[in-house]
Amino acid sequence: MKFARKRVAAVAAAVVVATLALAGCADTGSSGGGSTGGEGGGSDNLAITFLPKSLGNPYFDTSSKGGKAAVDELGGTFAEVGPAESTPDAQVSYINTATQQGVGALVVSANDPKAICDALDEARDAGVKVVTFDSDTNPECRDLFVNQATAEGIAKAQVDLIAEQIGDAGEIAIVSATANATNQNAWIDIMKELLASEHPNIQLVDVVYGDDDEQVSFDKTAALLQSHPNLKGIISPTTIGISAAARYLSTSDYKGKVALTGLGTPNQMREYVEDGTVTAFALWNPEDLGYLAAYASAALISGEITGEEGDTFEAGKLGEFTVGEDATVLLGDPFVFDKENIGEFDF
Ligand code: RAM
Repeated sequence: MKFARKRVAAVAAAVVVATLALAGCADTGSSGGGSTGGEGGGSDNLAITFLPKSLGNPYFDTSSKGGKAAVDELGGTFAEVGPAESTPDAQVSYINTATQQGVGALVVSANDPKAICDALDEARDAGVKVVTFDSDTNPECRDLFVNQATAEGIAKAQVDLIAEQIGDAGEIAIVSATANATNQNAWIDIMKELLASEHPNIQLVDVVYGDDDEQVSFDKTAALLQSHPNLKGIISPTTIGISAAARYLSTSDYKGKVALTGLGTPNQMREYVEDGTVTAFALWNPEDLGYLAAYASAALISGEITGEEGDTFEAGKLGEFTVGEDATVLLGDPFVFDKENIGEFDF
């Protein structure tokens, strides 16, 4: 395994700290925004609204927990809003509402790199700081992108895992999220390059889209296995996709024969690691990602940073971060979960 025990301990400790910090915080602030002060552009307007790709995804529940913990520490007002389905059109109305409310910052995981840009431009014109996290827009549409790990690192972790699990040879396919998701598409492009350059005996035969919907992902996995009888492995770079694919595999004849890896949350994947459907998968800590995005938003609101390369800010328990190229802040490295370590995590 490529990820050191030290990192396991660090992540486990962070999870424990975050869990303790969250104890007693029953209000998730997810009631839809409420009153936010109407002061877009004010340097002390700490009304920070999170807009994930969609609601009801445990990954975003966890990133919002981290965001709320940070906003509470900062003495601001946290809100989480979002659509039921991961579509750009559905995100636009929430962006417009946040603009009308005059929030200090909007923290968005984008369902499309371009489609929400007009709405985000209007928000920024009204003085709202726009931070993308998890899934970026085009750089000109936001003030800052808080990235979970480099796209190269995320792609390589998944390619290494599938190569190891199928003996570096045979047909594989990808069960992705939505077709326009900036993050998954960036990772898939790099995975294709890595497969071509470093794994000549692996053939990527199909990429299908489960739309970050459990049932669609489940059905697409079933169809994929029907149409590719020689499939040896599946990569699903989405927490919804991988858990749905695992649910399908776990009760099928393919269990233990077709490998499955990708990006998943330990809580959603635990039963499939324990029953032998999945041996290893990767992710980062979504709680830390939301926490960092909230601190970055506050630093933009106060004017401590503008998004210039080299700007630095403190992100509470996570320490100091520096803004890199293209107004991007990096959380850290992806992390691999397997039978040995999955018991140490609870998210
Ligand atoms: C899903 C979403 C999210 C992605 C994770 C890995 O929850 O698509 O954007 O980062 O999977």
